[in-house]
Amino acid sequence: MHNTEIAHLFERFAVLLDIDGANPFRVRAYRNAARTIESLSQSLESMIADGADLTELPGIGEDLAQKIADIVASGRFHDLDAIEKRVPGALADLTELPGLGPKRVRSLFKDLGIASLPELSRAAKAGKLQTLPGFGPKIEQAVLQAVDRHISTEKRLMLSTAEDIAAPLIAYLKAMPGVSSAVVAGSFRRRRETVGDLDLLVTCRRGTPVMERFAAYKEVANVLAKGTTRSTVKLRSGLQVDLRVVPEVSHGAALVYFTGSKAHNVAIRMLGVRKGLKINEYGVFKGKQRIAGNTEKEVYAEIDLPFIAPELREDRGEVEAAKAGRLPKLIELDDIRGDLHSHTKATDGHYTIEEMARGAEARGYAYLAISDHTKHVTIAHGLDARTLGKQVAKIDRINAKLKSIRILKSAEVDILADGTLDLPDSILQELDFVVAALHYKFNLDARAQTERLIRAMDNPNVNILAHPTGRLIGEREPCALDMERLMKAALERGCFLEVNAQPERLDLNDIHCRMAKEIGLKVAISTDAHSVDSLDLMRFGIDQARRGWLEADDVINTRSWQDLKRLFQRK
Ligand code: DGT
Ligand code: CA
Ligand code: CA
Repeated sequence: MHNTEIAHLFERFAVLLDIDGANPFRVRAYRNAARTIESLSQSLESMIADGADLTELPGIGEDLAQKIADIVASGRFHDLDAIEKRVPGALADLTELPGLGPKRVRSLFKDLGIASLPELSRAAKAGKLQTLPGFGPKIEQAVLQAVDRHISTEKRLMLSTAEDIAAPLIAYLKAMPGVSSAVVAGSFRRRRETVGDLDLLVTCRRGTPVMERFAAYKEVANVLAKGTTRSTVKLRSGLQVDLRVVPEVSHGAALVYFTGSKAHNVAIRMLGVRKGLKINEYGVFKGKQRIAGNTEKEVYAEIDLPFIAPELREDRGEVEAAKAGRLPKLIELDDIRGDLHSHTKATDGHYTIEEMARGAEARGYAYLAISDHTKHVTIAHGLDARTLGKQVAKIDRINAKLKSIRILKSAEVDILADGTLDLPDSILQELDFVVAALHYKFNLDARAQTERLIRAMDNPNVNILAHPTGRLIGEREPCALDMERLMKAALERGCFLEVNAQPERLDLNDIHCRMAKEIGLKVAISTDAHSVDSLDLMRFGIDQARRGWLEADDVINTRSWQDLKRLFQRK
């Protein structure tokens, strides 16, 4: 068990003791112990294994040392289990709200039976809080606001938003003399579509005052923990950031450890155990001797594995594949030869065809598809057959002048309720290829929705199904679909599914990418750009494709237009 977890158990126990009205000295003893444990540079587990005397640590007496030993041995803190039978654990979370100390939380629980955030929110809305002694309308109002804010900040953050927050913080830390590297590990480095918090790893010379600088960062709202090797802060944006400082010799081992995922780490550690090695955030150890730890590659090499890309570290078969020498050669941004979905001023985009084409050219692409909305999407002023016809003619004229890039004639045609398309075949046949997409009636049952989409692909002009589930992260759930059936139907018809690279879409997602690969269906990774800048969103699509084990060959827009044209010829 990791030090953080043990500290967390003690911290939680202290809060519950406090709510329970225990002796304040006892409460403080557990709090102090938690703080001591969090700032240790060595894991308690290994200290115990080495026979260290824990009572030498500040704030740890005989009693606490024994408890730590029990927790490490059993994985459980029995006193906490016992108190949770009387005092619900969720009450500890309530004390984090402004205005609610242990005393008030105790009264909420004893007098109103409130034991969770939603219950608290309901009671405050019903005006029940102000009836309690020690509460008034002002406190009730403050609690209500805090609850709402708390609930809204508990959400995971989109990867792109996390990037915007991480970049200046990393630059700030790197600018410090003595810091040799500062990187984000955790789910961020594994490129998950959302992150729970940021896990920063700093390598620096001994004694560099990194923690001071970290806590002084202008975006820090409060410092939750501050030690010599580990600190946690909450930023004004609501995002929590964990920072660990590691010595150069442990950099690779720490990177493996804090990149996770937890499940991947467990699998790695087990391989180590089989070879008589101990793997932790400080290195790979044979007995007491560190035999690796500088680089990640070194750490994997000790357990006879090649380097495993962070995107694959989810314990979804990557360790077995690595062992068998069968890791995929993951697709990279450089493999992409063009973008198959973009919009212009003609509908809801912000730039002209020429401006978008120049943007694609500047990114080294060989082609860019213009795929504006069609008439059913009235809010985007979708094109009808006549206006699309004019756009096609215009693209032909522009292409005649362009040398190094080709504009592909396309449209994002709307799929109607019955699965037919909102433009006649006569105009669709004029296009280089057709993208079809859902924009309404997301709430059909899985069977009806799947059949609606298959019906759309029955039209022989359709080549790519855009953002198939229609989800918007944090805003709209994916529609109900039988994805496997949909993919098999696409494969039979010679159609492709899109990985929409918009950070709030990422639709298909990583799991779907993997499913497509297993079924043998290729995908298109497209930005759906509405501006020149958003052509750069391609990399977010690549991230998810990599998490889905895709290689360049699994993605159609890694091909030249000549080859692609052949793929677009439907059977
Ligand atoms: P998140 O923050 O929910 O998006 O997901 P992660 O994967 O970033 O998780 P986080 O921040 O709790 O921890 C970062 C990494 O640290 C995690 O991926 C693996 C490592 N880690 C954290 N706790 C443990 C643990 O108890 N055991 C092991 N083996 N690794 C852990
Ligand atoms: Ca994290
Ligand atoms: Ca974390």
